[in-house]
Amino acid sequence: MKSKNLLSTLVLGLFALSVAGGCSKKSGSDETSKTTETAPTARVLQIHTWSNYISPAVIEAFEKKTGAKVSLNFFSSNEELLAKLQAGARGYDIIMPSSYMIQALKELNLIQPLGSLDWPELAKLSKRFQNPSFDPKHEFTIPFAWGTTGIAVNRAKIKNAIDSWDWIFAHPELKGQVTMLDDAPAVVGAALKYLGYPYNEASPEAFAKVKALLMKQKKWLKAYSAEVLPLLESGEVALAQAYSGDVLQARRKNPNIEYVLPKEGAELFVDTMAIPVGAPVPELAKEFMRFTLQIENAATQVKHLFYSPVVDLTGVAGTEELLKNPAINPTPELDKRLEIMIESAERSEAIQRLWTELKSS
Ligand code: N2P
Repeated sequence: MKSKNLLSTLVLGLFALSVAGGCSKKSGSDETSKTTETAPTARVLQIHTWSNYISPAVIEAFEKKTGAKVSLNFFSSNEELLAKLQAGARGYDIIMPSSYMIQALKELNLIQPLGSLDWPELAKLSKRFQNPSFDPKHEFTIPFAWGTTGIAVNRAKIKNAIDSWDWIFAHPELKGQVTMLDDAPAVVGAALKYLGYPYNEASPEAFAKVKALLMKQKKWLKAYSAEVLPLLESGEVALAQAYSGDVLQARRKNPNIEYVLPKEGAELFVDTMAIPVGAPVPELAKEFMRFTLQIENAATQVKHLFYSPVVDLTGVAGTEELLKNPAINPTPELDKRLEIMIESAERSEAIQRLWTELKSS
């Protein structure tokens, strides 16, 4: 593993960037911050998460069960989350890092051990999350959801068959109609796949090619955007790099939106829940984690937000059709095209260098 110094330098640099870029925001319209009516004695659970990621119905049920209040605020990339914590942000009880970020959070002593958990719910985790390589004994994390990062296609604007990243990277005639995520590893990873490399490729040669491609693409791109959902709902873009669940959510308001996993391959991400050091109510945080694993709540999650569940929902009423949707449960054929990002401090540093150069060009 890499030295802490390198990682610290990296994340501090990033914090400056994310603040300058205005990436963080308070509650969006899909989720409500509910601290205003809190009685002085009510416990408040502060969750720092991705937008459009926790069902309001699950939050309400948790509040009802515990009498606590949940307050949500959002980050738009793992790097932004890490940078905030590294720069001293405190007060969160739960954060939701992707699997590749857990090692760094542990090394930097930013998350705390969960202690021994005797939850029967853990037995309900799907096989791949029972002993996941990123935290085999659930010492620091509980899996929350997973999904893929592919292409949202707006059929009202584009009729062609879209099956490749080529449409995202090599169609300058779509000037001003294409967005990429404001998520450095996701953008670099997609470019690597388009260029025929593995998602986790780290060679300087590959990175030089990625940089050239992204610099060229930036000239005609509409934006790097963390808030893809409103862009898709309003139909103002033709194509967008997007997370699977967000695309399916957008379809509720705009049925012209489709989700494509490009033939070159894409990322499969796994997001987890962890408790930062200094969390005000860690026991309540654990209660919430356990609550999300309960079948009824996991089912509510997938029904509302379309991210793939970490628990086995086979046979659970109302989820059958959803679980057949390849955008939620990729077929074995699609699965072969997917790769999970692997933790590497050197590679993360190279990605951030490239990202800074790209953003400031
Ligand atoms: C939901 C974000 C999905 C998380 N809007 C990607 N890791």
